[in-house]
Amino acid sequence: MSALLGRNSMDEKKLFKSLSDAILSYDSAAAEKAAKDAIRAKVDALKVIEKGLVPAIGKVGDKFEKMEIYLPELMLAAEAMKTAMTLLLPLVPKDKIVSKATVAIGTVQGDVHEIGKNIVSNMLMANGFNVIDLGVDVKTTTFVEEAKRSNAKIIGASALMSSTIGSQKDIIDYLVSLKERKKFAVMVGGGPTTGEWSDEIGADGWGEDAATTIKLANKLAKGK
Ligand code: B12
Repeated sequence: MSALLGRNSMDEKKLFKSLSDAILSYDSAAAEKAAKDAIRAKVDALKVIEKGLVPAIGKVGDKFEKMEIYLPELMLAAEAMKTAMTLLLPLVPKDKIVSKATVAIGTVQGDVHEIGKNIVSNMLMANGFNVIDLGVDVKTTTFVEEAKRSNAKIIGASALMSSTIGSQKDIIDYLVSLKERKKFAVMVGGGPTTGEWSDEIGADGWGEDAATTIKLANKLAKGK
């Protein structure tokens, strides 16, 4: 079955659906089983994440927004997502070629959303970047200190809430106050951010999703 599944898009669709159903029914055990099925079937881990998991957590978010579900359900869905991601993310192939640049990435202060940041972080690693993942709820000063310590060329700041996106601007303002703005390229991303926001705060670029972020990081690594 496993060899066939890798090639058969119908079966892949079934796998994506079972992952999506697991998230939408807040079922970590089902998410674990579906992720393991996908791994056994040798479906590309990133495809499983992007086609099975990401749309499902988006639907959960929509329901939360419409108040069709409440925080406990949101948390259970996130837990199920994390269970599957923990199994799948290590399988996103790491590029062993010399690092293009070091990226210090984290979720800004006051914000604990990490799913998108983790996807971006793993995609960057898979695309040949050396990634220093600072985690979540990262202080403005920590972003800068860690970027300096690791000799990073790029700082990546994720923010998922309108109440926390201001911290992305704080990072840039802090660099300006240190007269070190030009030392680092700053890229921003996360749900409520936009290209206009990125321009407004003087960031070097905005990543709408993992794919656009890789293109952006490649550009920034070349100093463009
Ligand atoms: C899962 C989730 C949670 C989980 C997080 C679990 C975890 N470990 O991450 C839990 C349950 C903990 C949670 C908590 C809360 N949440 Co919440 N959560 C979500 C949810 C449903 C999904 C977020 C997500 O993971 N999306 C999937 C990822 C893949 O998308 P993404 O993060 O946008 O990332 C992509 C791009 O943006 C980009 N990207 C991301 N980061 C970066 C960084 C860089 C540098 C670049 C270039 C690109 C980039 O690439 C990624 C891959 O494609 C959203 C709703 C939604 N639809 O987004 C609400 C949402 C973000 N949460 C919200 C809220 C309000 C909260 C709480 C305050 C709820 C509460 N009352 O306590 C708390 C906040 C806690 C805190 N202090 O941070 C609101 C925010 C509203 C707003 N605009 O301000 C949302 C939008 C829900 C809603 N509609 O009301 N949440």
